[in-house]
Amino acid sequence: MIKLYDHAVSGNCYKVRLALSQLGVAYERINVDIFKGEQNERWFAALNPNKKVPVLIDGDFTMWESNGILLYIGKKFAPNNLYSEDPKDFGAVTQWLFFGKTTIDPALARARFITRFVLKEIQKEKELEALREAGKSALQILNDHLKKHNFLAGSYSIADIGCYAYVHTAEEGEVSLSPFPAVLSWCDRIRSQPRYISMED
Ligand SMILES: N[C@@H](CCC(=O)N[C@@H](CS)C(=O)NCC(=O)O)C(=O)O
Repeated sequence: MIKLYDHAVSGNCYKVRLALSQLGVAYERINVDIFKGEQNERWFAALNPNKKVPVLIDGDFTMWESNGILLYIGKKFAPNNLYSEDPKDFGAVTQWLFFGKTTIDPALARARFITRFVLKEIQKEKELEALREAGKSALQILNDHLKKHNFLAGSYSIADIGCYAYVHTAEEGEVSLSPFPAVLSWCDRIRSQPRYISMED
């Protein structure tokens, strides 16, 4: 059975749990207490030298990097509605997964992390403001695309799952989603997909 080294409030882990749930794949969930520094212990660094969750183990195969894991499970459990081998579909999916990792997450995930988990007294207001502004620029790009398309890469796919993880938690970083109605409707469409689970499930 697949093993997922996981943390409940990590969006990077949640996206993998959401994809596994929607694909109907059973897996074992192993909590790594990242707030106590368990990711830095030698046993975990042997699984991921970058010392971060998620890590997925499938038999003798171990991998890390959440969006890479999405691509792996999409391909492994093909055919399915979340992943396509068609070159153009695949290109569009990877485009949005990379946009998520390079543009959405560094802004929105970071703003959420600092706002929720870093003591107010040591938060740097200027840094937070810059992250929130960068997050809004990313949301504007998503909103413009989603005005014309129901999902990021044609039909619902791992691209949506990858980007949704830190978009739907944007308000935890004090970035309002109200100015981005097409993003809000997209979030609703994702929540109505079969076998959807929330981050808290
Ligand atoms: N690029 C990595 C980022 C993973 C990541 O940042 N994981 C966080 C939780 S969301 C973590 O393990 N943080 C612990 C640490 O940095 O010490 C991915 O997408 O998997």
